[in-house]
Amino acid sequence: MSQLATEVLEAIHEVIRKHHVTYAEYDALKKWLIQVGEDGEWPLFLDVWVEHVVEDVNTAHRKGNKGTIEGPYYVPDSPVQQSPAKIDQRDDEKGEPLQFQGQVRSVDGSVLKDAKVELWHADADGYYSQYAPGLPEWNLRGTFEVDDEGRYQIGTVLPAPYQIPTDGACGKLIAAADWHAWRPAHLHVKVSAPDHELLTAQLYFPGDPHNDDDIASAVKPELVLDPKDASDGAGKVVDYDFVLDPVAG
Ligand code: MBD
Ligand code: FE
Repeated sequence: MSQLATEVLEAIHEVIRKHHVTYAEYDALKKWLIQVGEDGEWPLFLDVWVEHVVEDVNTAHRKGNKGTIEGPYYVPDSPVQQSPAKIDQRDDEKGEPLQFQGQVRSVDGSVLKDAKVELWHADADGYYSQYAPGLPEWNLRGTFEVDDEGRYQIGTVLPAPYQIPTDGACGKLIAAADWHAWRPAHLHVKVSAPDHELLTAQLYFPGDPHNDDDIASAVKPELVLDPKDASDGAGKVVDYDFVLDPVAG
């Protein structure tokens, strides 16, 4: 703890020296840090600007699929369904239908028939259930058990590109720094299976203008999907397989 805390503080001291930070700037920083807490934006701040490096460091050893950050809007214990299934959604859920499907395997190619795919994502207006008012509790959230061949098939809708909240302290930083607040449209997943490392990932859509400049630095080329038009003409279908690493030892 002493070493980590010392080195974080030294990194801050270094920036102050290098840029001759004034008392006015120091006072503004203090005020802003307090504001992050008052706005309840510490999870948002950390997951947008810090988590991607933690993810990188902790998954570098993996031979299976690349993952990416969890982000601030995961809720555990979403309703469980057996695949194939339709994710919880409103009767009049907006957005183009998306059939999201694939197989879960181990690094050695064996099928993981006890795997689970947790899926959560924003709706067509960019809102997450439980983090925006007026949405049913588990809207566009679910846990899906794969079939005997390790396959999952989930009916959902395409998420919208997402702008992180701009009305709080994080928005103030973005405006002051002249950054933008956008994340590309994405699906969040956690894929688990007995004796395998949990895979946390996000999947993106080709052509999204923010795939190359995600505010959360969480896009990797391996995470961009290849959706096709559904054969029945309604919406898109996308195949994406997950390969999990067995736990060491
Ligand atoms: C999100 O939906 C998200 O996934 C991240 C990482 C940050 C803010 C909002
Ligand atoms: Fe998200």
